[in-house]
Amino acid sequence: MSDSNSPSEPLKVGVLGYRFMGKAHSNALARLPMFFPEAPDVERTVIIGRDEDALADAAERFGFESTATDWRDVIDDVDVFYNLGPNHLHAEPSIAALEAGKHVFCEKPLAPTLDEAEAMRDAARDADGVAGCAFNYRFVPAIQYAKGLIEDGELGEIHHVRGRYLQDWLVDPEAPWAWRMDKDLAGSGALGDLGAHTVDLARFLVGEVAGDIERVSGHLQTFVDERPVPDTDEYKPVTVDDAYTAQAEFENGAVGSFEASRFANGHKNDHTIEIHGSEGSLKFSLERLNELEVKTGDSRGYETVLVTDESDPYVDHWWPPGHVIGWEHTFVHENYEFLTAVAERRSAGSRTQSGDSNKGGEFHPSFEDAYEVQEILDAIERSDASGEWVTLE
Ligand code: SOE
Repeated sequence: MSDSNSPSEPLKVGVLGYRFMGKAHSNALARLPMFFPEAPDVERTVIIGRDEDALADAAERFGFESTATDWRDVIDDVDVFYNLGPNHLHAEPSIAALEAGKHVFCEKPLAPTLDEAEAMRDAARDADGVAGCAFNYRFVPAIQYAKGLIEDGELGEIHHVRGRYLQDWLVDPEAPWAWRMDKDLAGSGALGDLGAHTVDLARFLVGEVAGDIERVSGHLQTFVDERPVPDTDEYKPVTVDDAYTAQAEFENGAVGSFEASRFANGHKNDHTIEIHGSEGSLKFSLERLNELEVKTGDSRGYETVLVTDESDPYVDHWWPPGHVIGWEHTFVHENYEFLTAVAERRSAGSRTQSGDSNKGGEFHPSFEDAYEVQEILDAIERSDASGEWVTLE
């Protein structure tokens, strides 16, 4: 049994999932001691999955001490549980881990359904552990710089928030079927996988000044209804959206327009956010993540700001100004913040009975934040089904 209350011991981490996200987070854990020496000590204790050979290979390459094929067998051996599995595996193991007093870091979207997301949020409210959702794009230095500009009033009153997340990996109708195309396993398609990032970033960037999203209108579309199952002659139905578009209204009257697609021919991982206010505007593109385009004051157009100065968020941990960072660094930053919150919570002892975390150890995006994103995704789906605008509670 791991001693999760001993601040001097390294944090024992168990990771469920060894594919794309397993690799991204394991890389982050390995980088932390070198680039963020003040981060808590971490032991990569166990990596969890179904395929024993693939697990053994992952454990060796990603630096884990052991493997397990059932999370239930090892949950007591760790202090922190990373849930990086497919969306349908988010709720049960995360809730069990929180109930066992563990800290939980879960990939996005929080869950396939709003009900499961609510159960996860409630478990987090009742738990002593930190519960974080891995919306990694919050941890791009240029995004945090943009948030600072908006909250300092440089853009004035916010009128427009525009977010697009474009990929093209399904444009070929014979592209293979995968769990991400199944409603029971994924919850939704482009909406949950990509739109969740956009909605989270929109709330993160303008939430303080424009308020919450109050109502939405959405449209979901599936272009190819069935796809070949790899290594068989079978086709399986696609039961999620390939693309969505949505309009949103913020509390202050700002207008949001969001879209994502897996059919945007020529776009690989193209996430852009544009914000226009009474005093200025800004544009961010993930494909140029070290830059922010900003128009403020009397300037007649946008200026490209290279967000790689030592004073920019996280940059002093890496390279001198102008020596750009990449997508994988966002995982290092979020792991640093999450594990620091865990270590603080551990030193402070558990939360007070009211759930008031006045003893430190807060991490955002929390399960609460991720639940609020999920409410908006759910409202977009309900709007598509009804053909009406949906008001958020
Ligand atoms: C696949 O569409 C995917 O890997 C998403 O699941 C990630 O969240 C996004 O960052 C990149 O695209």
